[in-house]
Amino acid sequence: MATAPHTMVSMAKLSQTVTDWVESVRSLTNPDRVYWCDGSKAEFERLRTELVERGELQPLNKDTFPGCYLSRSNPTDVARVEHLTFVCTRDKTDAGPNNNWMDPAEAKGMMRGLFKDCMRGRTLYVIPYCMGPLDSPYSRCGVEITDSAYVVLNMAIMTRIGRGALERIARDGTFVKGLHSTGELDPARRFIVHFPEELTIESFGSGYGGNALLGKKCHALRIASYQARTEGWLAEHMLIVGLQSPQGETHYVAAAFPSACGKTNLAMLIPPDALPGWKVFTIGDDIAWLHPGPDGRLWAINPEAGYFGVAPGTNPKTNKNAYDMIRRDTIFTNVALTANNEPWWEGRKDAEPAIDWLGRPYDPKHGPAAHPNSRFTVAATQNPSYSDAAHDPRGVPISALIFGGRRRELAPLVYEARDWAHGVLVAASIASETTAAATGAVGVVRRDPMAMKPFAGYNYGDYFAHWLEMGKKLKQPPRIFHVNWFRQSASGEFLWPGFGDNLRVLAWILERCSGRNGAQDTAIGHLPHIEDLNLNGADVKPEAIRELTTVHTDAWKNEVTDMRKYLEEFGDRMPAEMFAQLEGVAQRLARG
Ligand code: OXD
Ligand code: MN
Repeated sequence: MATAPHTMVSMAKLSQTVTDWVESVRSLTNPDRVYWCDGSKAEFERLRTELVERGELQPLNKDTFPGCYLSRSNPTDVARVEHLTFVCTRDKTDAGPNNNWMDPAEAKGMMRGLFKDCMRGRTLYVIPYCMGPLDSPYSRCGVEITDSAYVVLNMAIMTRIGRGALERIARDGTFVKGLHSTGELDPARRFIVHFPEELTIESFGSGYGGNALLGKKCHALRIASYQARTEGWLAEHMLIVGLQSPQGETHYVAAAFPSACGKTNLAMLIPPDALPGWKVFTIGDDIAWLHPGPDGRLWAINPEAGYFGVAPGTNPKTNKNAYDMIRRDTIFTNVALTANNEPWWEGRKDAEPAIDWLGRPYDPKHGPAAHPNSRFTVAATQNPSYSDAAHDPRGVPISALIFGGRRRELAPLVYEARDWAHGVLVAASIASETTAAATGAVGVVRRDPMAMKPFAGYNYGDYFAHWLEMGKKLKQPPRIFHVNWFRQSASGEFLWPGFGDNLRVLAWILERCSGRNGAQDTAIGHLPHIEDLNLNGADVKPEAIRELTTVHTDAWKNEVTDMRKYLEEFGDRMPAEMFAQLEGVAQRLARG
């Protein structure tokens, strides 16, 4: 790599603690070269060219998808691996039953063995990065060391990398250490290990996004959630979106959904023609860092600078903004190709696949053409609905927190928690059918409190206690809502059209936040009066909307029993308040 040595030397000088750590990793991993990333455009282009020359990136159709490239993963390395992901706290209970745990000393020994000499013949890249705007007090920095140039390119899109981050690390005096090697991509030698007490991540044997782009799930959720608890804020698996009503009132909401439940689509929602005058602005599509602000409200920043979105299903109907934004300067991973070298995925209706994600001629007998978890990596600024407020160091004030699962049955379209503490129970009760974003069975219902099951870096009991405490710190806490876009009829049809029509639900939520809408007071919370939902021009049957706004007492009684069992799994770490809130629901259900 032709980088002026003086640039590297002066970068390295910026922070002695970083330099010392890089040196210790260098002597362990034995790379041929050490390269400090400066985050420049020239560097990005150089690395991309190298990957193309090595056949690891393939340029796509230059006329229709300029600046776009395809990366194909090892077929055994296409998703996060929760069973190989560990949280290593000194006390096992601190990691909680929601995490896999390993003794930190044992984990370090095992990882040392894997990392020993693993970069021989390779380049060690040092990526200083900042999660969040460089000048925000809410941002936090890290350094990822990796032997993958693909990781450097993705981190350059997804975070703010280079000199600015290193300067901030020198000022802050602290950073998250992330060490990554693709190793041999052998699933038997693959581990994603976190040491939250030491703000350290070690990841070996995978090149896939969530396992390898350490700024994302590993830092911005697992390590940051732990750090947030000690510092008095929240790191959450939430999109952040601004909504401007036809009357010109703007509210920001943050919303948590399990992986692959449409967060990116909701963050970039296009108002349907039947709702004129609404405007939607994207702040973030996956992660929110939420801090109590000086005014007693909750303020959010998006720690990321790009999107690592699921490609399948993206089309002008489901997400026109995303569809337009990924027509240039995008890295595609594990998509299929058309005959004229365009990227293709299931749901891209305006073309046909010719080559599947494994590089074979497409044959439907082999299954989908694109991998179901195929992805695009793209700068957030390419999103037509991108908001400059995403750069604001103060963040944006949050009016509502929204939680949604993927529930075929039970959960109504929308309901509001009675207050913050009840909202914590509502958020803790989200559950979802599993998706392709993680390896394992698809379609099994699992509890996924706050959509953080794979990402909370500590015991869920302590996590709920922290959430309850946060409510007490806020003079004007956001209201808390639960939504369910995925309810089905007995014959398996979706009762709600979803996508742009979800704005109808958001509009009701905002009216609640402004104190203008009444609601039905039910055992589980406040549900809309049907006449308060704007259904003008909506393709929803009256019996569907009745069903979507009905609470089925017997089914909810079963849900309470299930939830009680679930909370009990956390023993005495589970705050009594959670059981008290659940008892409240049980009693209201018993009263009918
Ligand atoms: C993601 C996920 O990649 O949640 O965002 O799996
Ligand atoms: Mn996610």
